[in-house]
Amino acid sequence: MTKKRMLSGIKPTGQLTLGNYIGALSKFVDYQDEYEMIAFIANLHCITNPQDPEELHKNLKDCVAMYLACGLDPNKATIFLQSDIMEHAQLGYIMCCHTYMGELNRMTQFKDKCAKGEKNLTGGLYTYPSLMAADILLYDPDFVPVGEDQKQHVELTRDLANRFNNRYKDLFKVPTPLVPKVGARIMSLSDPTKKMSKSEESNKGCIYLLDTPKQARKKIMSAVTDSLNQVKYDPENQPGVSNLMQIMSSLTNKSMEQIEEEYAGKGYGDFKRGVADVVVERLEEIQSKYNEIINSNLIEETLAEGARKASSIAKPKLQLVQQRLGMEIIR
Ligand code: ATP
Ligand code: LTN
Repeated sequence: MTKKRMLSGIKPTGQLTLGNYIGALSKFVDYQDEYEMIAFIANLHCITNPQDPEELHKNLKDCVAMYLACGLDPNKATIFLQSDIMEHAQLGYIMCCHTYMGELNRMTQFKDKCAKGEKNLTGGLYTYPSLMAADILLYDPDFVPVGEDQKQHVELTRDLANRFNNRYKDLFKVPTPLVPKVGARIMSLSDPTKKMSKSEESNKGCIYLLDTPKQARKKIMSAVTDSLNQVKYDPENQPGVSNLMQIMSSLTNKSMEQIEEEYAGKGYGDFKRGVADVVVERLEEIQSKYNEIINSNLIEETLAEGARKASSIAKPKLQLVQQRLGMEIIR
């Protein structure tokens, strides 16, 4: 039986975080045996905001190394750099021509940036959901594993797939977003009402996968909690504690009830130490693999092979789309 296909990408505009790991990357690893996994580095999406070229280059390499260090196996998964496959930009343009401005205006990520009064937002940022739809539809995946913040973009992708299927006869598989039940939105440790984000100004609330054990432990021990002094899963009234519980549960597979039982009658100090132990253990595992990989040829080898495999799917797909749209003369 052929395996179902799964596809996702990460936009490494900074160092990857524990949120990226729990919400997305660790899922890619879990799924790579059961599904045909395609995981790419979304570097076209990175440049929707101004980037320092040297820093961007480092982040891209780091991201591939992190994919591998977290357990993605290049012999099982297809791992590639988005801009190595020209078809993304070409289909992205075609998608853009089929996306209504009203749809783009409704995307919360863009609306939030406008509401914050951010200046000099680019056309690339505005049309980014159309490019993301192309990233996905080019490969006809069955599922797209993402964190909560990306669900709306996958919903738009579904709408676009249906629009094309109606206008040009069946062209695309309509993909389903896969958002984890626990850990789809890890919150900042310093402000549990905000998403843990690599682009956060102060990095006190964000654990980076390359933080030293000491840094990570310090951030967890000073995480904002509450004065109720009970380890209870109640995101509404105890967002800080519930966020730490989500982190622990995602990394250990323990249920919220098990964690509540384990820490019944104990203080937040004990609980935070428990969370820190689990996080540090995972970071150390990842970092020891990362250190082996970062200076090896594995990154280039993985991307070259990944681009070859991705291209063999993307090329004929784009050709089919252009034919159906009546755009081609010579094949
Ligand atoms: P930023 O953190 O700068 O806002 P972004 O996270 O949303 O960037 P990516 O790094 O490309 O962008 O996200 C990669 C994947 O990680 C996406 O599937 C996203 O939903 C998921 N993700 C990002 N932050 C979190 C978080 N705090 N909790 C859970 N999943 C997350
Ligand atoms: N928009 C995503 C990154 C991304 C993606 C994709 C995820 C770009 N293309 C296709 C899944 C499928 C983000 O910012 N996290």
